[in-house]
Parts: sequence; C-alpha cells; structure tokens
Amino acid sequence: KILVTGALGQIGTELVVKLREQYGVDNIIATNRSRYEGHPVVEGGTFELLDVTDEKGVFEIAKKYDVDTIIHMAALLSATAEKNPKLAWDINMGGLMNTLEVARELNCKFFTPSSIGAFGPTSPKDNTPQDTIQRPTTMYGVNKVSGELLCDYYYHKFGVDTRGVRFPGLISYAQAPGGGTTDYAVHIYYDALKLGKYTSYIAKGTYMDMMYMPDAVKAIIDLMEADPSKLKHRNAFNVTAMSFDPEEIAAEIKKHIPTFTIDYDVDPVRQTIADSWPNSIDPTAAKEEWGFSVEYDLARMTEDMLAKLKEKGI
Ligand code: VAH
Repeated sequence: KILVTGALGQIGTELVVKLREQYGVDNIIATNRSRYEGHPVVEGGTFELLDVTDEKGVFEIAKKYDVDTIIHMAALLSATAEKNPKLAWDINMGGLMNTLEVARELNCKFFTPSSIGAFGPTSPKDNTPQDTIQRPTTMYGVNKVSGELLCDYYYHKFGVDTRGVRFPGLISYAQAPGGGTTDYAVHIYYDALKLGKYTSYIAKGTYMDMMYMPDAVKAIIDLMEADPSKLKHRNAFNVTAMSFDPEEIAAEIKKHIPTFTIDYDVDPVRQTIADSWPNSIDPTAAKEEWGFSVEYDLARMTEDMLAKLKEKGI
C-alpha cells in the first residue's frame, strides 16, 4: 500500500490517479493538509486529512493502512518559500524528517522529489551534471539540497530505500501549480485560451528545464519500480524533457492560436530565483541507471495542453 502526502497538489493530483489505475484504488492512501470537495483524488478512493508537520499523525495513518511505500509530495514551492522562509523550513524540512522517520520505523520504501532548484548560481549553467556543486541561494533550494542529503543519509545509515528525482518545471492541466517560479509555463496556456495574450513575469531569454506532467508521473513510477542494484545514485536524479524561454513557448502556442501575443512585466522575486537556476540539466544518469525516458516535447505538450484545457472549458 502506498501513502501519498500532498495528494491534492500539482503533482499529487495526477500521480494518485495514475497510481490507483496501476496498483488498485484500495492500495493508494491519498492525504493532504486540506480537503477540496469534488476533487477527483478526494472522490476517487481513500482520502485522509494529514498535516505532515504532525509526526504522530503521519505514523498513525501509515500504521492504520499498513503502508509499505511513502511518496512524500507535500511542500511549499520556490516563490512561496522565498516569501516565508521560516515556514518553508518548518514544512519542507519538518515534513520530510517526519515522513522519513515513519519510513524508517515501518520499513517503507520512500520517494520525495528534489528540483532543479537544488542548483545555484555557481553550478554549471548548461547541461548541469548529475554530480556537481550545489550552493542554491533560495530557501527552497536550501530545503532541496538538505532534503537530498537527508534522504541519502537515511539510506546509508538506516537502510531506508529512498529514491528521488530533481524535477524541472512541471506543466499540467489537471491541477494548477501553487507558488512556483516555473508556473508561468502553465499560466501561459490558460491565458492564451482565455485572453489571447499572456503577460510573463519571467523575462525573455530566461531558459529553464520543463517537463509535461504525464512524463513526470511516469518518472516517479519507473524509478520506484527500478532494480535497486542498478542505482548508483539515489537522491536525486536529474530529469528533464526540454528547456525553453518564454519566447519559445509563445511561438509554439502561436502555431495553434496565430493571434496570440506575449508581453512582459517581470517579477524581480521570481526572476531572481529563475536566474539562479540552470538553463538545462543533464539527465544521463537517470537514463543509464533506470531507463528514464519522456514522450512529450514542447510541440506535443502544447498540442495536448491546449486540447485538454479546451475540454475543461477553459
Ligand atoms: C517551482 N515548479 O517553480 C517548482 C519547481 C523547478 C521548479 O521546483 O518552485
């Protein structure tokens, strides 16, 4: 049985639907700090309220359902964390320590994501290597590097089977992201359909790694299913599908909506965060150690995003 925290979040929402399909609805325990009535994850199977800063609460739910795997997704993203650094530490690191401790006590397999945000201005910017300097300058990045080290520690010290990936910006139509820096690449599709234009808070020429959510969910499941003897790395694997700047995603949208236009009103907070991150990262280790692969490039993602958002009535 798999316990998922942050199950109503941007990743959690699509991940839980896929996990229920793949492993059976009754084997997935979806949890979240708050309940959104009518949400497909709340309506579609086992759902429990859980605040990951409550260690006892995590233990009780894990025990109640006799889970053998914890997929820990609950966290504050980069822009929110930069506005509330102390709160971000408490949730991102407190929540991680609590779920790792329960994984140790109940001998659970463990997944939690890191991010391209785990790199900083002194990391190589282009084709950032799997193993390189990581001196992030954001609280989110501090949380992600600490999280990587903590998960590797629990593996080496206690034998907890921890695994993770460094996610790029994720683009989805099912659940909007909240408080990220890469979220412009999601909002642009919504505004293209609703307004015919998008005002980007990230400057043109700012390249960041991105991935379509179906590929991100596939990466989590593929890594968790991987043969542990083949894993030279654990926390966390570079994964990416594409790298683009606002001009390039706008040009791709224009192929579908010729009248679409983009203009700029740069947000200094999120631009500073984006400038500290890589332009592109190198996913070779993930490909070699567990067969990481993607199915969506910018063209295919744009076609699917616009079609799915139209279906949703956006
Ligand atoms: C964010 N979407 O913007 C998240 C992610 C790499 C970006 O960590 O904070």
